Amino acid sequence: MERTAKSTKAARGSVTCDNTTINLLKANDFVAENIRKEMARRGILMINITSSAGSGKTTLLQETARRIGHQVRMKILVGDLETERDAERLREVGAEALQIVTGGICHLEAQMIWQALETMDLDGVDLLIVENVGNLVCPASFDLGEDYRVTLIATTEGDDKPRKYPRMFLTSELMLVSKADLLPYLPFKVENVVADARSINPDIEVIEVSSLTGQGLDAWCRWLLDRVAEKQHATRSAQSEA
Ligand SMILES: Nc1nc2c(ncn2[C@@H]2O[C@H](COP(=O)(O)OP(=O)(O)O)[C@@H](O)[C@H]2O)c(=O)[nH]1
Ligand SMILES: [Mg+2]
Repeated sequence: MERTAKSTKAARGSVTCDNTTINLLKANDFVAENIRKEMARRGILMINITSSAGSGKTTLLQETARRIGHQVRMKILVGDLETERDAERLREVGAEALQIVTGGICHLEAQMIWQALETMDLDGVDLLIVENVGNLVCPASFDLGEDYRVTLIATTEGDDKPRKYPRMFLTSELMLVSKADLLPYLPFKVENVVADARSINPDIEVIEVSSLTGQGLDAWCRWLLDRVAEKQHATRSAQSEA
């Protein structure tokens, strides 16, 4: 996992665009690194959830909050071009959620996260989840300072997406195949998606999930809780060495 985390983070930083883009990403990475340091100091696990629009991110986070909201103190930042709708949906199930309205920007940037964090009380928080803007392209290039990037691919969007949008899968540690309940009705081959994703990123982990039936949600929540524990352990070890 350590090797995967390092290699995917390295991939997040490498871009070959014009100078303006490179400079913008350098500024983003500077802020992202500060967020990473702050989260390491506080022992907060930070997850960046990405996918196309409508793949089931908010529904998954509602189910996640229902299942583990009493075990870990979790906060959610949710990015959308317009409206507070997703944050409201998350608050309806008791989650502490803050909306970032990007006003037309197709991804979240580290500076937006930093500004949101400045308004939040992070004392006692174990887990910070960021629901990125629905888009498999732009969010791939912006490191937010997260520990792990998790990408959903829904059975309804076709099994060719890893090959079409390789950067997102290259920079993710976990791929969730969502809406697995619809597999019997769709020409979607999980084995094709897994093979394509692993041809891009051999270390990517995969869990099939359905927020409707609950399939895979125990495995997803266990994945999260294990990493929360690892993060807290790492922070305690660093503090005792200091
Ligand atoms: N069949 C099925 N539908 C789902 C599932 N998860 C979400 N949906 C539906 O997919 C649509 C988009 O979900 P949403 O969570 O808003 O996606 P987001 O845009 O990625 O946050 C909604 O109509 C959900 O009810 C699932 O596991 N199975
Ligand atoms: Mg959403």
